[in-house]
Amino acid sequence: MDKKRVLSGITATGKLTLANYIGAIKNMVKLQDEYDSYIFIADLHALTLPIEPKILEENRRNIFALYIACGIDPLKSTIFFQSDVMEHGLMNWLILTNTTIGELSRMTQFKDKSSKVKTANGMETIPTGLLIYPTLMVGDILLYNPDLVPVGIDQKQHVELTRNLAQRLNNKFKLDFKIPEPYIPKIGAKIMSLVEPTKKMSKSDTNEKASIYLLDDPEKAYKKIMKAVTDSEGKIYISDDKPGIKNLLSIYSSLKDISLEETEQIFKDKNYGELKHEVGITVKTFLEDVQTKYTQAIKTIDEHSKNGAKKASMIATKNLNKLMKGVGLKNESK
Ligand code: AQP
Repeated sequence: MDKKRVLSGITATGKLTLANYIGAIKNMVKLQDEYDSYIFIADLHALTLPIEPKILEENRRNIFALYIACGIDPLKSTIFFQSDVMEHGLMNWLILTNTTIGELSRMTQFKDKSSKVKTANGMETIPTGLLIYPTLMVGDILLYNPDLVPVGIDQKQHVELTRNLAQRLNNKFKLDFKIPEPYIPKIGAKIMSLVEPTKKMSKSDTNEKASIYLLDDPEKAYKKIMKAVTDSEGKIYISDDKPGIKNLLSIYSSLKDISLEETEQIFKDKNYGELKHEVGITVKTFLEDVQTKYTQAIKTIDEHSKNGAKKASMIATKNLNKLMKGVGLKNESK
């Protein structure tokens, strides 16, 4: 029997954070042994909001190398740049023409991000890409027809949209796209900002102190954890009313691969300073290891990305053709 397939990607909008690792990459690494695994750098998605070409170039290469440094093995997983596989653009159009403005404008991420760029001119200033970002993502997924899509909780709604679209296309055009499942980590599905723990940690956050970047100087990362905002109660236990403490416990338990409850037991009689020190050291050690591997990985990108694109294109072409034929864009003889 064929292996089940897993597909996941990260947008090249900035420097990868520890949240991207805990929320998404860690599961990609875990699943690659068992699944036929496709992992990409969403560089077309990075054009959704204005970005300097030089920065985009740097981001996409960094992410490729960081995937490998974090444990994604190019011999087990197909790693590729989205823009190397031309089918993504055409697939997006086919998906776009099967959605409505209503369903896209209801997406939480569209509402959040568009509200940040909205000015007195209202709709005039919202980049179109923000609205159609989800259709590109639906296309990214359906092109590979995966069973599972590892994501953090913030992307769950887009995977739900993908499930609806797969169902819609299957019914409308008598196709057989799989209805993919989101795969969300039990711990760390939403890692929070270190300065505002009610807000998620995000690579595009303009406050550098809010996030741990995977390429941060490890000593600097330790200091960021030591300064993380907590609360004034002084007791360590898991509660949604203590987002700063819960966040530190989640980071520790994810990096140590133990349950949140075990982590709570370890720290229940300690003070906040001791907790921060232990989490800080754990993060520092993790970053040192990743960065050592990164130095090697960055030299191998050209070779791996060429191979990855070739392999990804074969699957993408097959699934794109299936949809093209379904909508009436292919002659039987082709
Ligand atoms: N705070 C988070 N906690 C857990 N998982 C997270 N992810 C992102 N933030 C957290 C997961 O990492 C992957 C990154 O996907 P993306 O770059 O395509 O989009 P994103 O969700 O918008 O990520 P960022 O870091 O917040 O980027 P920007 O700042 O560009 O918007 C996804 O699986 C996501 O769930």
